[in-house]
Amino acid sequence: MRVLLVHPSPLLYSELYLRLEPLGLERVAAAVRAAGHEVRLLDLQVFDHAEYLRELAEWQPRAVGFSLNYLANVPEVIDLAKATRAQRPETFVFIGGHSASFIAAELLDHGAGAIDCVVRGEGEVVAPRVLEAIGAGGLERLPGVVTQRGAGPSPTLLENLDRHLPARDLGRRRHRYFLGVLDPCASAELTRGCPWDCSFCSAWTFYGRSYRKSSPEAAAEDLARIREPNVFLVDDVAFIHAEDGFAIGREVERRNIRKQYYLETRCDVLLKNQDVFAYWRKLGLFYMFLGVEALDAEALKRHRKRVSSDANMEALEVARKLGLAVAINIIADPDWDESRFAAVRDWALTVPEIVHLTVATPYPGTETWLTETRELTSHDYRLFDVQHAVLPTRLPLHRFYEQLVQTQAVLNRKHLGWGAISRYGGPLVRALARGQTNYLKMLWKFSSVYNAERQYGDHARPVKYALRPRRLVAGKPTPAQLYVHQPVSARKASA
Ligand code: B12
Ligand code: SF4
Repeated sequence: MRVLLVHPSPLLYSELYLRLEPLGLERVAAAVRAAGHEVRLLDLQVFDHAEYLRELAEWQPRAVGFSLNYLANVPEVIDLAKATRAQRPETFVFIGGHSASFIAAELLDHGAGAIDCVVRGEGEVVAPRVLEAIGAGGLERLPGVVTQRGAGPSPTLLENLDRHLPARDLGRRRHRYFLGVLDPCASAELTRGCPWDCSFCSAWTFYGRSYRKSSPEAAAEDLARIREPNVFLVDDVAFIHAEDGFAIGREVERRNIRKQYYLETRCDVLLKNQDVFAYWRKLGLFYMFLGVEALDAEALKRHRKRVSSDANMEALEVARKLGLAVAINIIADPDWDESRFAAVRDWALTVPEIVHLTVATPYPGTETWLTETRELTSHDYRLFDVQHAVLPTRLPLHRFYEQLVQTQAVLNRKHLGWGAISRYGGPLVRALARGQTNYLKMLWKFSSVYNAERQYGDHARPVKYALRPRRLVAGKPTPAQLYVHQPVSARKASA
């Protein structure tokens, strides 16, 4: 059967720093293709809606699957599902992905009959079974599947990450994917899941706190298939176990795979496993993102980061010694006043790292969604992108955005505009020599993307689809309230 898999448009953040291939959807595509279907993939980060509707009319897929990792994309995906139903009523429409997994029932409600099912959890195992059930029945009994007629049992984890390597060959306009100066840039996954439990994050609740790894051979084979010279390793926390990082690295070295890498990890993991990061530095590790999140002990505790401020600073020192470009994230609380923003600005100007600010946001799937007692000021999905404030701000809202943008602007001076040219002149010239202009185009775009007027104005847009109001829990949330993949089965798969 013909199956079209679609990734929605980029969000605010991606307009500036990066645009990356839809790796999860490529894995689902590989599984669906292995089951004998004809598959196409359309990424609306690099195609537009008119092109989608044209593909629908001309190729006439029997099924369309949307990927919904980001809550802010919900209205777009609902409208696309409705447009699909209107244009081709006989086409089966399904939605999967990270955010969709936490709000399956409300998506079906918004869809008002345009969505046949929502698939919770990992897609590789169940997507082919969903397609098999079209016309044959039994959809509502499949693991992870939610329909208007009922829902199946909890989703099952993929037992072996080596299966279904991403179908990158289905991607079109791949030259549009980049990550800052790593232009063009592909993505790859070496491990999946995270054993920690930070209160603001939904990576652990999605995977039931499990952690799985690819074999060194499969990981290296996947990297070897990548044509781009740069690779974003999407693992939630890279190199948690040094021996796994070494094993994959040795295979990469044996096969003489030369790439530049970007990865994300925790400060305590970097401190504990310095050797493996140093080894990967030799293999091409260029750029690292460290989740620092807060500068003070109280906020680190609130985020349940399980790492001290001193350890964070020590990790920055280690990363500097390794000669890596480092970006870090700090979570701005809507309760911040001018002095808190000023303190972050002052600190950030004293360190060489690129400092990003995101806004504390309770998401469905995070523990804070169930426990944060401050009332939400908006239920507009589009504002849940960690760049808008959806909790009450201490400063007047406009003033809050002015402070946020002013702080981001100061921090960005280091790596956008002329600051970037002096820092990354070499890689920029190499990207231009390959005909890649994504990075160059973003260098002077900051004020059109991060703009207090624009962010403030976003709150006044009419709301077509609103998040279902949450129900707070008293005390500790139960596993059933938190997880998509339930921890027991997840632990078995990890083992
Ligand atoms: C890589 C990544 C990115 C990449 C995105 C690459 C891309 N084009 O998708 C970048 C760096 C660009 C990014 C940016 C942001 N991200 Co991000 N990101 C991740 C991360 C770490 C891994 C995602 C990934 O590739 N996983 C590996 C693949 C294989 O898994 P997957 O995509 O989930 O796909 C599987 C399933 O979801 C499912 N599936 C997916 N699609 C479909 C479709 C169908 C039809 C089916 C059946 C199944 C299915 O099957 C797949 C295979 O098992 C996740 C954390 C996480 N662990 O999920 C956060 C995460 C998704 N990001 C998050 C956030 C907040 C953001 C930003 C908003 C952050 C910001 N600072 O502004 C931006 C917005 C980006 C945008 N859309 O424009 C949040 C999402 C919160 C939410 N509920 O909306 C997450 C969960 C992190 C967190 N700490 O909570 N991100
Ligand atoms: S923030 Fe990082 S370490 Fe914490 S739970 Fe999420 S992925 Fe794991």
